[in-house]
Amino acid sequence: MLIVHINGGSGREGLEAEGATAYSRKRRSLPRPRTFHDPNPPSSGMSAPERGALIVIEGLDRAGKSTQHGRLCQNLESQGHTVKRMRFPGASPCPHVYALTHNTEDRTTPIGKSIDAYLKGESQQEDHVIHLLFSANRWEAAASIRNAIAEGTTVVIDRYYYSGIVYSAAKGNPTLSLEWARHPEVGLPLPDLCLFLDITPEAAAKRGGFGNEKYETSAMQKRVRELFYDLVKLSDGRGMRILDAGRSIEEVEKDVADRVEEVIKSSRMSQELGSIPP
Ligand code: T5A
Repeated sequence: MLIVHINGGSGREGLEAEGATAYSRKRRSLPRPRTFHDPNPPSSGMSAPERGALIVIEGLDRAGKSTQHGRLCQNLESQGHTVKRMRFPGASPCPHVYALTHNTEDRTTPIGKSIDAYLKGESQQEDHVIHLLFSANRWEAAASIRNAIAEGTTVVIDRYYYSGIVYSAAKGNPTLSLEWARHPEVGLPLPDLCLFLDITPEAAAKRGGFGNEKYETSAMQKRVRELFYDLVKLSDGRGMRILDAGRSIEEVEKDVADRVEEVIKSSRMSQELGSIPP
């Protein structure tokens, strides 16, 4: 099993995740961005209708996910793409970035509120129960993701089921393995690309605000990072790219933009959005 490491815009990729390069091998020309108000929609002749892409940004706490999520969405919009911004868990605040954005998912569902209280230490939950709540929080949004994609909207999500699996499994509960944690996620919309912003727990801890929530301890973050790497070895690793998030915001932004462009140009966009396989 091989892993992708993307370095500083050099284009050099040390190793590759199994299947990950399939997206970039079969390219086609960049589809014309489509909006709901497009006066000249693509012809419905031979080619399949264009759909939006499903892009996920993942990583440890404080890896810079929200920063890159905001920048990516703005970049895509400036290129004419219609973008839906989402994040999971749906009820946690991200004021420094989200105050400036729009079209985020509703964070006031009862499930989202329960998760928020748990993460802030205001309530206790049994490990399996909180895991299933995180998953239910994604299932609440599954139909809206599929609908948006089908309408040609690109959906960009800050954390998704990858976090769901690894954070629960990282607790070390003997009856909550990576495999067990994955089951409730089967059938959710399958991302076209997952960008894992990789950073050491030590570097993440130096960034502002670390340590405020339940999982922000160095032992937990270390285990989470190991499990993210384990995920790459499963079928989930096929759409996953690992980016060095220890660099400047601008350097990471460039890599993110390049990887996303690759996927949007790829033949994958002419196929239906998939589902997370068993
Ligand atoms: N969780 C989540 C589960 O257990 N199960 C699940 O199913 C899901 C979905 C909350 C917790 O929930 C867990 C995982 C989490 O522990 P969250 O609200 O997304 O998840 O929490 P965080 O990951 O901690 O989100 P943050 O917003 O705090 O971190 P980000 O988004 O990774 O980082 P960001 O962009 O806010 O940046 C953090 C700081 O670093 C700076 C920023 O300016 C900011 O100050 N920064 C950089 N500094 C230097 N260089 C760079 N390249 C930088 N990029 C950002």
